[in-house]
Amino acid sequence: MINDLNQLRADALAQLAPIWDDTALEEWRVKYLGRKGAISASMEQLGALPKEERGAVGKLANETKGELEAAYIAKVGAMKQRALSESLEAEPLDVTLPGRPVLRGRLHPATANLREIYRIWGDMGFQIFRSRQVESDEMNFQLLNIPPNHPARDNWSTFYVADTEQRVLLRTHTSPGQIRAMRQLSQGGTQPVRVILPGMCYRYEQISARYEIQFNQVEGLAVGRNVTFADLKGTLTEFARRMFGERPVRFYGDHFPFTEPSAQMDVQCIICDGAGCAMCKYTGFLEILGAGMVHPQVLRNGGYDPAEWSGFAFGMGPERIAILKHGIEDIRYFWANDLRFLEQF
Ligand code: FA5
Repeated sequence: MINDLNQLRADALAQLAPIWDDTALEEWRVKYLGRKGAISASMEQLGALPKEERGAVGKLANETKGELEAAYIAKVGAMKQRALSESLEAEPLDVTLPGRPVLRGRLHPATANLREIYRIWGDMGFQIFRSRQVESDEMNFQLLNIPPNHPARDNWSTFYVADTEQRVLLRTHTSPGQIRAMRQLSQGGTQPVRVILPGMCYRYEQISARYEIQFNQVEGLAVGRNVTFADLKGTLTEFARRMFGERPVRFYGDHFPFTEPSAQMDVQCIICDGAGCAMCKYTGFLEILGAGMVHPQVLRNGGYDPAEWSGFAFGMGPERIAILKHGIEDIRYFWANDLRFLEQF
């Protein structure tokens, strides 16, 4: 019996060696390791042996089984390896080549810039209020002290969408959002408001390096019991410091029908540090926003009593700010979808 087992092992290993295909391997496994295979048959014969031999034969049978199983597993591994090598040789594949770079999207520079502005105002306690892009003439102009035929309308060349009684238009600035924010958030003129109103505006402009027909604005509005011009100056100066770093700012008088008094804020030119260059038209300063104390009539239109409440508002053009920050020569790059421009950010 011991000889039989040794013979069985030698035969099995000899037959396994030249096998390289799955069918033959499976036949081999069934023949030797299967439930009705040679090893099982040997085990079944153990019972018929004299007691003294049973131990030694049983041990050998187990060892043989273990050896054949190990040989089977090794063969499966070797066959997989051979199949891989053959396929690598058949198809010319250089596994040492570096992988193809995956193109990853990124934020559009205008979006990234807007988010930076949101973050700064958020840190300073201003919430974002989303207002609509299609507005009525009443909101965009009349409630902001710009009645029909008022000369100030020339500053906001307008795209009208529908010439109905309401005169529906694409908002020319984010300022109509002031009225909506006050009406929606003030709870009947009893609560303070501190919001920014970002979004697209549209003007019927001659497109140039500084003027687009479509551009973002970020409006700001703070209404409270004792809001003063000093608050306006302090808040906007702090915004400029966080946005542009330590550089001088200056305020001077401007005019908007919906603020009184009105001002413009400039920051020292980022390109020439105030020495004078083409970007700042040799003035050393760049205009970044218009602002002012909310006109009493506008407060009233928003539902507040101007005898008790006051507020400041401002409006900035984030694309203009990005132009200043990154030294971009032309605003048209923002919406031209030219990857050579976009990939620089
Ligand atoms: C206004 O639109 C006022 N509503 C701003 C304001 C708000 C004043 C609240 C007072 C209180 P202005 O027309 O200057 O103002 O526009 C504000 C900013 O929008 C400009 O400084 C500029 O950065 C940007 N802007 C205006 N027109 C264009 C345009 N055609 N292309 C790109 N940016 C523009």
